[in-house]
Amino acid sequence: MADSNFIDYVKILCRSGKGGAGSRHFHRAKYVPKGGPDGGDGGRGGHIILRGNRNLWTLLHLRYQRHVFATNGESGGAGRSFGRDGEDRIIEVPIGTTVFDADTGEFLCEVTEDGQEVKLLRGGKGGLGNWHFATSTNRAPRYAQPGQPAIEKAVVLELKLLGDVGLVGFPNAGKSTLLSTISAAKPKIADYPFTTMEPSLGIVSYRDGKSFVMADIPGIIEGASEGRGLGLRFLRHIERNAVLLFMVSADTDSIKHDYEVLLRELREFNPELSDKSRILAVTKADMLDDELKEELSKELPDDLPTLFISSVTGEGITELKDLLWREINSEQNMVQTTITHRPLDVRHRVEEEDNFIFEAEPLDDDEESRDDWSDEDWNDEFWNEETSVNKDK
Ligand SMILES: Nc1nc2c(ncn2[C@@H]2O[C@H](COP(=O)(O)OP(=O)(O)OP(=O)(O)O)[C@@H](O)[C@H]2O)c(=O)[nH]1
Ligand SMILES: [Mg+2]
Repeated sequence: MADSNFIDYVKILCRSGKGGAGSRHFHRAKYVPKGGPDGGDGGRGGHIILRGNRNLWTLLHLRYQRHVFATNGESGGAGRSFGRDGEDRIIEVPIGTTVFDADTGEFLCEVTEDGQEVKLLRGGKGGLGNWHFATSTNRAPRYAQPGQPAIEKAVVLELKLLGDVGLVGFPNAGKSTLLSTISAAKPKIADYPFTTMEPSLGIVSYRDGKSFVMADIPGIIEGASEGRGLGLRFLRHIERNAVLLFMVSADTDSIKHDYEVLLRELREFNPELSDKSRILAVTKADMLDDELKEELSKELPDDLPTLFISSVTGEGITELKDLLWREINSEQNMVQTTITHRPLDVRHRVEEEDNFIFEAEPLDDDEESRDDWSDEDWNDEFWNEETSVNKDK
């Protein structure tokens, strides 16, 4: 997988910008004694925002961009001038990207639509300049607010492809062959296991110009949940599918047993996968005669629709498409296409303006108490070259 272009997992360190400090400047001009405080406000730090982009198919573009840092807000200046805001950083992601906290594993959000923006980290607010704090009793406040701090967060982005039908089967079951016969996708096909190393999507055209999307994923073997074969990591690409098409080759010892193993592995990965609508296709039916088919039919599992198909002769393919189309469009399945993302079921989907997933601590409002700070305290806390104080006052 190392040199593959199908990147569906990246970890990035994000940091929003610090808010700029408010200025503690005093107006000074010839013949203007006691010009008064005129320090401006600091600028806001840059936000970190995720944006869905339907032209992206993988997270490859983020593979070598492990840090995304927004810039800091600038400090306020003399004459009540505002500091410049920091620059926001927008991370473009493919549709179907889910975001987790890299440290806790908590699910944070998902991006499911083109152009959808999810605000991840809020940039620190800028501090207020000293002129805000002038009162009748303290006309020369020597303090201004500092900017809010930046927020740093490591996040994991995981891509979960969006499809209508997901193919589930052991290696060599004929999954890729089916996809290649009913869609324009050209997945690699061969008679050895694990030909398919990465998921691919194909658009299957149905009657009257209608179509649906089918996802071919690498084969699953018994023990995949413990990491055998390619493991189960690709199963997340069928988590959002409305229907799962189980594919078992006709030449297996027991179709029912194979089906049960597949189902068990799926449950191990995410129990909700077994709530999805399922169809079982017995593949390579061209190798069977009618007598054999009749015999096999008796042993098929009876808790789901089953049919015999052959990608070589086209047997059962039309019926399969009809069945899939019905299932995809059944109301019950439309509701079920949403699935809980492990490990948390809390959705922090952010849709309102200025609603960030991570926010800086609010500025403390104990400015009054700072009246008795010594100059040294102020210097320690806030002093920087862009703010200045008229020390004669
Ligand atoms: N006779 C017959 N052979 C088939 C049929 N479908 C697929 N095959 C053969 O089965 C073998 C495996 O097919 P693939 O489509 O690569 O199987 P897969 O399920 O994608 O396998 P992995 O990618 O390894 O998980 C190939 O040699 C195909 O030619 C079919 O309907 N009839
Ligand atoms: Mg394949």
